[in-house]
Formats: sequence, structure tokens, C-alpha cells
Amino acid sequence: MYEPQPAYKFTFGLWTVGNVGRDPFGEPVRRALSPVEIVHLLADVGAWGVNLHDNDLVPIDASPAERDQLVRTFKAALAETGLVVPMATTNLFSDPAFKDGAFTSNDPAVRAYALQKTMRAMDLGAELGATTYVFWGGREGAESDASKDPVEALKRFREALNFLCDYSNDQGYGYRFALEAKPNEPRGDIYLPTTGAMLGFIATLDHPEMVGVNPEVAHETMAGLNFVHAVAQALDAGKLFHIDLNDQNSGRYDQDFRFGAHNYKQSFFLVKLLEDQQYAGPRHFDAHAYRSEDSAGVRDFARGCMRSYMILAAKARQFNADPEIQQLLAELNAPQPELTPLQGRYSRERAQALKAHTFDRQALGQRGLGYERLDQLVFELLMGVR
Ligand code: GLT
Ligand code: MN
Ligand code: MN
Repeated sequence: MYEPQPAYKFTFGLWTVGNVGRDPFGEPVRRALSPVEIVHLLADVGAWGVNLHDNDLVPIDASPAERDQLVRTFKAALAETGLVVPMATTNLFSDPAFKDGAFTSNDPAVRAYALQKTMRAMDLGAELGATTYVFWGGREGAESDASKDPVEALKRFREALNFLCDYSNDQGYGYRFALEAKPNEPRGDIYLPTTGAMLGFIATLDHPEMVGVNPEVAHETMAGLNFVHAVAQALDAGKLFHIDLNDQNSGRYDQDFRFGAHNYKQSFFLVKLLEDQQYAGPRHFDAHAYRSEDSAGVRDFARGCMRSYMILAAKARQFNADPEIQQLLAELNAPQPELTPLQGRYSRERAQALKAHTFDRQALGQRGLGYERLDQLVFELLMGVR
């Protein structure tokens, strides 16, 4: 019942199950797997697809012949396993050239190199069948605002995205771009730090219809925000082009924990939102196994992400079918037909009628809403005692 189903489009990045457990204080604890090994691992655990940065597959210094050979063997592994590549992205953060940003660097040569690298990575993604292209500007930020003009940085980022939208159209790639926000790490501050900021920025682009967001649980939580609300705003705007699922304890470093590892309740409401709204895109797990794990633990991690999602999707169906919960919700949302003529779209008559209406303000304030009961029912449902 909780086995991963293709309809859910569960995906992992090559960098997720391939994570070797390096951190700022410690060396790798696991052997690096080749991209082909990772494809087979993901197929074994029941994933639907695999995503990649250019350099997850092709080393930054590979020759054209080496590149072609790597792509050939990778494609063969995809064909053998049936895995798809729905999303691709560019590594614009690891190489020292990007130490002060890529598209927002002060150095025109770095900005131009970042564009060149991204076009080549878009070619690679298109060759593998990707239709979503993610932009995570991990180095697009600053430690000191003496170093870069933040208004100029936005102009540079906009110019780059406009250029790349035109490139995608010119090549006929049909990409949809998904912008991924993060408040900090690896920079002291990263520009456009939240999904809401990204949504505002998208409206200023030449092709806003091509560009949406890729919100990540951990990143919004690091900013102290309610991730479910950020995703809801993206859905409302028709901009949820992709999603990075993982988990995060607020106020910590970017933990990228297994989906469902930390905040069960937020994960539940997130899954319920995605399922109720019939989100049709890939459910991408951008997470990695604890550093304590060996290769068996990495599989436990990957299976756990998908199984937790499936369990929470079943819980969401249970919530929607629970008579007591639904009764409470129906009471809370009961229509008040006598108010219908006073609400809705503005008209002068409606405004006059509303101004003339008398409200029982004290009764409004005295009404208990029953949220304690409702929330306890959610807890009991999640704990399996309902
Ligand atoms: C990196 C980052 C993720 C991004 C990836 C895409 S790379 O692992 O921590 O949040 O989604 O560039
Ligand atoms: Mn991410
Ligand atoms: Mn992250």
C-alpha cells in the first residue's frame, strides 16, 4: 500500500543518494557512486526519475569526447531501467570561479562564463529529455553589502534569466524555469531569499510565463517561514513548477534531512496540500542520508522519503473522509446567506448596503471556534489512534 507509485513521480538528484557525507568539519564517509550506479540504485528502490547538475554527470574539465562517452553510458542506464530525467540544473556554486556569485558577480567575465556554462548544461538537460530547468543561486549573495550593490545584483540576475529564456526558445527546448530560494548558506545572505521574493521577481522578467518556483522545505524553514503557506502561494499563482522535499529543524544549518524526518505535522499538511490541489509535477527529494549511514542506510533513506510521502498521502485521504473532522470543518465554513448580498465584487450599492448593516460584534468575538478539538483530532490521526 505504501510502495512508491509512478503516478507520484518520485525523483532524486544524482547529488542526493550520491552524497558522500562530507561536511565543513569532516571528510567523506561513503564511496562516491558513479551516475550509472546511482541510476540502478534509484530504479531498485522504486524511484520514477533522476535529476542532475551538469557536473554531477560530466566533470567540469571533461573533454568533448569524454562528455559524449559519459552521456552515452548514462542514457543506456536510463533506457535499461526506465528512469526519466525530468529536471536539470547547472552547478554555479562549486568551482572557485563562482566564489562571489555567477550571474550576479561583479566580474563581467564570471557572468559571461556562467551564461556559457548554463547554456551548455541546458543542451545536456534537453538531450536527456528534461523539461524543467532549476536555478538555485547558492553563491548569488554577499557577506558584506559593501562588496556588491543589491539593486545591481537583481538587474544582473534578471538580464541572465531573460537571456536564457530566449536561448531556450531559440533552441526550441520548451523548458520551464524554476527558481529556488534560500536565505543563506553558503553565502552570508543570498539574494531573493524566499519563495515569495522569487514570485515577486518573476513578474519583472521578459517571459514571466516561462518562469516559476522550486520551493524547498529546508530553505523556507531556515528562514523561519511556514513552508505550506509558501507552496500555497506558488500554487495560487500557477507557479509551482517543481518542489524540493526534505526536512529541517528550524534555526539550524541546511540539514536536508529525509522527507518526514523532523516535522511530521508540517509534512502532513504539505502532502495534503499537494494532493488536494492535484499537483502534477515531480515530487523531488532534495535530501541526503545521515552521515552515520553506509550504502544500506542510503537505500533506507531513499525508500523512507517515498514511503513517508505515501503514508502521509493516505493520512490526507483519511482526513478528508473522517466524519468528525469534516463535520467540524463544515460548521466552521457554514455559509451565511443573509450576508451574500453584502459581499463579493465591489459595487456602489453593495458598499452602501454593507456600510448600513449592523453587526453583532460581541457575538463574533465570543464564538468559540473548536480549533483545539480539530487539532487534537489531527494529532490522533497522525499518531494512528484514530
Ligand atoms: C544543492 C542545494 C539544493 C539545490 C540543488 C540544485 S544543489 O544541493 O543544496 O538545495 O536544490 O542546484
Ligand atoms: Mn534544493
Ligand atoms: Mn537544502
